[in-house]
Amino acid sequence: MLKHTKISDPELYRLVLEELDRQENNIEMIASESTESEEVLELSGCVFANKTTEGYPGARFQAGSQTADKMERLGIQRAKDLFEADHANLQPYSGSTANYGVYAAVLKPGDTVLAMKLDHGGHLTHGSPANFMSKFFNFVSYGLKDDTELIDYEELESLAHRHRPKLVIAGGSAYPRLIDYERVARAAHSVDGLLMVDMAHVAGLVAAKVIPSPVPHADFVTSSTTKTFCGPRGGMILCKAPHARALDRGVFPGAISSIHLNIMAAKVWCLKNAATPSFRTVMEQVVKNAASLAKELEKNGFRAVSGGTDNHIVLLDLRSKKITGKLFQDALEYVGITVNKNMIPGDPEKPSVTSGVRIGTTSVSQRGMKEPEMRAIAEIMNRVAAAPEDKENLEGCKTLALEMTARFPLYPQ
Ligand code: DSN
Repeated sequence: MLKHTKISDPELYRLVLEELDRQENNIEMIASESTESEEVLELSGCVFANKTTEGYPGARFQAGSQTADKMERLGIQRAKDLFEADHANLQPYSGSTANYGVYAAVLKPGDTVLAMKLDHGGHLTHGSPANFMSKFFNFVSYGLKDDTELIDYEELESLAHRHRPKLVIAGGSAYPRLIDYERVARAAHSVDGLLMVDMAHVAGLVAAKVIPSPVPHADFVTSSTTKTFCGPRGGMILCKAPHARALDRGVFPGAISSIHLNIMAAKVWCLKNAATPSFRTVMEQVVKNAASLAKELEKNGFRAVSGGTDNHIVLLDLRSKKITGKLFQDALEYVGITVNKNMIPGDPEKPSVTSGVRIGTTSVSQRGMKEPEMRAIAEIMNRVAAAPEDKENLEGCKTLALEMTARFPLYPQ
């Protein structure tokens, strides 16, 4: 690995090894993470990185783009086949950039957008005041029902009728349940709005047909290509045929300039890989593991927001354990389990503290962990929550976590 860097920059080389060691010896449970295959790592560093190209296949702004054209066309076809979409754009640099591409395609400054609140599971780019998009568009937000902690579809419908948004957004980064895309599409279309589904977190589950697809219902579907899709750090967008031209113009020149062709190559590989039975098996296990983890945590006195999960995310409300998200995250990090503190609906704590943590099961499932390991992880988490500042307790938990990672190597070859 990195045989040239090892010689020319040993200091940096050691940092990469240190990070590999951290990943290998920790139970990685950040819900937006996955482990990139060796092919994805290879392709992310391939010679396509040398090539500058802008525009679309057959209509480039730079010479020498013929091979890039072939590669992009191959990827677009694979994306269309995999997701049964009319059109695909693989140029966005990330899920956020994919969202900006759609905004550039269909919105004018001042237009109204209806999206889910960030602290109810939405995303920063869906109208958070902290994100610069909020300066240009009039974001109105819907949330979850207090009792069920599921999307409040009645509120969404009534806000759609009152505000007549140009764009309705479904999907987010901390919603552990399925979304009724058909119902949200009806609400958007009933007021002549468009539906954009941000499936960044669940794209791998959708590709493997483990959960329902938003593609039949949404005008646009945006995604990152990491997270459950298990690909490189990039983005992609699918859309219905009538929006194809506007979308492509929204992405380039609307939101980005030259393409990261090396990352696109890695996406193209993933679009083939995601159609394989082995990918589907992993995605099935991701969902089984999340359900099992939620159940085991609840047996240990934790409370899962919404009472469980249908995807790869378990969002824990830690108030029953009388600890904050920050304290739990830090204590788990010490023992070798990596999660992130996360706001829960109606969270009384600040975003830097929070009352919850978000846990994801993609990486552990890729490593081969199954239900018995989820039970063991839940038990370690319970021990940590019981005494998060007791070093002796944490050392004991660390030994258990290390024993587990040793049995499931990150890169077996
Ligand atoms: N949106 C952030 C997350 O879900 O963790 C980063 O992708």
